[in-house]
Amino acid sequence: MLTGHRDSQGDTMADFTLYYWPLPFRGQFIRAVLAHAGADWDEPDADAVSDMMSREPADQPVPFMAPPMLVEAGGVAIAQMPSILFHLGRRFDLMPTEP
Ligand SMILES: N[C@@H](CCC(=O)N[C@@H](CS)C(=O)NCC(=O)O)C(=O)O
Repeated sequence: MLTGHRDSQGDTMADFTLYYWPLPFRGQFIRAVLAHAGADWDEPDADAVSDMMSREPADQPVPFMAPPMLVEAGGVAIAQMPSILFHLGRRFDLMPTEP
């Protein structure tokens, strides 16, 4: 489990922020892995997801993003559901050691 990230105000932050619609589908696989790993995460509401998508690409954490997008506190921002799952698999040592 990860804990203890703080924002610039000194407030505790979740380990991850998941930008996805309040629906299952692609984001649900990511929620399942985060829950399995015992991570804590925030999910901004649909308006925040829309606002993020309507930013200029250069102002998005991942330019031309489409949900899901995962932002790790103090770390990387990743879009594309398979890439997010590979990242979490390595991050939480969930990947098989042999093919
Ligand atoms: N290839 C992307 C597809 C992302 C995608 O199509 N996201 C849908 C929701 S499941 C969406 O809301 N797209 C909004 C858009 O493309 O404007 C992935 O695997 O993450």
